[in-house]
Amino acid sequence: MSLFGKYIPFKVELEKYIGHCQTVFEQIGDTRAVSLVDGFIKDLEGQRYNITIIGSLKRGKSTLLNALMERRDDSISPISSNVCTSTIIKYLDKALAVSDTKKEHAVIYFDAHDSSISPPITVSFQHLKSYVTEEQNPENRKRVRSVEVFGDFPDWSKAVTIVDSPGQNSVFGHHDVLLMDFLPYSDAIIFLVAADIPLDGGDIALLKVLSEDEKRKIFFVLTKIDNIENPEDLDEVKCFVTSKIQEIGLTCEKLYTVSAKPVYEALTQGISGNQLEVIKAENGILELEEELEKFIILNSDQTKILRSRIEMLLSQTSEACNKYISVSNEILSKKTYDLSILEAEKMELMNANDVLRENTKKALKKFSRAWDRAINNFHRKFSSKSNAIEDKINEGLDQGGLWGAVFQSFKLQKQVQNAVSLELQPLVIDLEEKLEEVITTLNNEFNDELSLYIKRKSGTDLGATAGSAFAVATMASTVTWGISATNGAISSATSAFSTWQAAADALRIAEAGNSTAVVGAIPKLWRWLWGAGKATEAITTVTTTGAEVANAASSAIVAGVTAVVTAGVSIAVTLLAQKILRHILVSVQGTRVVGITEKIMSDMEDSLFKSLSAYKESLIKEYKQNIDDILEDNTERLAEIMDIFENDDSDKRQLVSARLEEVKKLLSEGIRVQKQIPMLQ
Ligand SMILES: Nc1nc2c(ncn2[C@@H]2O[C@H](COP(=O)(O)OP(=O)(O)OP(=O)(O)O)[C@@H](O)[C@H]2O)c(=O)[nH]1
Ligand SMILES: [Mg+2]
Repeated sequence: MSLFGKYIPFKVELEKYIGHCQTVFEQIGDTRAVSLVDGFIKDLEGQRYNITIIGSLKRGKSTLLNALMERRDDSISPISSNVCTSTIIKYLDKALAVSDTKKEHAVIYFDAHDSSISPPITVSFQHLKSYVTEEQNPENRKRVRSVEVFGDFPDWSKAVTIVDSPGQNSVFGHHDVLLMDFLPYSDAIIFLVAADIPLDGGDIALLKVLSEDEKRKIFFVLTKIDNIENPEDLDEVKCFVTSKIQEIGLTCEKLYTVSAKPVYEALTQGISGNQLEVIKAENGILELEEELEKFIILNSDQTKILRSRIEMLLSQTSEACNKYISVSNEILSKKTYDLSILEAEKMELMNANDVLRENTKKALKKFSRAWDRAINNFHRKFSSKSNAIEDKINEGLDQGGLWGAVFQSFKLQKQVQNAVSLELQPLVIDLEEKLEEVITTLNNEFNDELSLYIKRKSGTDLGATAGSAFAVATMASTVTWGISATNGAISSATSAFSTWQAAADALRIAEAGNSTAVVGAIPKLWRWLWGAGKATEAITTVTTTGAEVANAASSAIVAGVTAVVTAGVSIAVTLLAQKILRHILVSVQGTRVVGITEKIMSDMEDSLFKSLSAYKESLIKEYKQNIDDILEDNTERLAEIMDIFENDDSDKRQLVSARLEEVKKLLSEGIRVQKQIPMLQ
């Protein structure tokens, strides 16, 4: 594993997570979270660890750097047996370069010269040596302050800047100044001592100028140990170096021993992978890398900042995610509609009212005409019967004479009644049947026409069936009651009323058993229509309760018609007989009845027609009222559907649920990142 082999994968994952956060928050439009993430990205970009390699001249700093950076040549950090590196060189991943170029390059920064400012220049690796080596830039005549090298370096260079420094000695004083400016920014300092030149005065002088803080970050590394053949000699050197360090008051818990040259040489020969790892391990490089990573991660202030930033990001991310989840769930839990079904209903309803109005007009006109025809027909026949009635009465009178008849008034009364009944009864029955037929035709016509606009929920919709049957029964009962009462036919009215009561009871039971059906989308419309003409159909489709109600409703209509005719005609007929009789008895004008029946019948007819006409008007009014209700229901329902279309948010819902998935994924990613934080503790 290379340098920062544990931290780098964590950082890569963290960066991926942050990128995902940014996308998700932008999508869900959480601007607060977006700016939080943006800030974090900047922090993380600025979050870099620095490792600086220092030491006296020719201790092998550049060789170690090339080994750590796994370089195959020394173009970026020249190695030489002569005094070599002449300036501070930082190595960074080329992705971090400010300039647009994506190629490997180096940026040379200069010191101000003769109070003029020299801007930095960009050079290729090939020309780097002419700025960074003592050989080509003796005594730093080019006044290079520092160099930044951007290249294809190992992954860890994205998070760690490694710095090569010029060897320190009193001869090249300018080196010291450069280094001292840079050291405070280092998270770890590798102090290189060469095994063949144990700590000398120059090394000690360098150590002494370091600040206390810098001293705490030192890794003492003894290099070039391949030069020492005898292991005992190595121990001796180590002891010597350690004691020297302690002598000047520094602690040296561990003195790392490495040989950088064999590793670098292996690299120049193209060795890589496991073979390289073995060579690195044999030469102490691997241990140094691991320890450096551990030390830096644990001791750097930047780690503490990083940790607290990650924790803040995670907690705010989960807060933003949870907020979105709860808002989304609220949106998604709202009722949904099948828009294609609603669209069909909308189209039907848009037409329905016009057609309904037109058909109502036609049906009622037809009904009115048929009714009047039945009445006129009755009238014609009824008027023509007066002579026949009188003839029959006179026959009786001829036989017994008036006074005889008076003495046998009971007989006379019977005679008159028989005459009236015989002549009028067929007419009465006929009228009754005709009117019943007219009403049934109207019912059927309405039902057939209007069923087009009825949305039936199902064949077992008991509540709706019962409801409609009940409405019809109520109507028939009300009308019947009114007409019958006028004519004194209390019993007919009572029977219609009890029919109505039966329907009401049945409705209550049905409603209790199926209350949801009653509160259907347009129950009023269904109630009235379905029951009106479909009583028989209902019997076959609904269960016992529904069937009972439907039966009751049919009976109520028939009862209504019968009541009118029976009450209006039959009772009138009885009264007619009584009036004729009374006239005979009171007038005492002769023994024959002539011309009086016609007058009495005409009076009775007037009264009967008044009642029938009232009944007809009530029926028309009742139907119109029901149609108006339906029209109103249709309009309301249409408005409701339009409203649903207007507020349709199915696209939004789709988007919300897709984003919800992303947010949930982000939350689980966050949990994974969180689990890795202990690595930073
Ligand atoms: N045997 C051996 N030689 C080494 C090792 N490391 C470096 N050298 C040699 O030491 C000499 C100096 O190496 P550099 O890496 O240039 O040393 P430096 O500290 O960067 O030198 P300056 O930049 O001039 O301070 C070179 O001849 C290297 O080959 C090592 O581990 N073993
Ligand atoms: Mg060097």
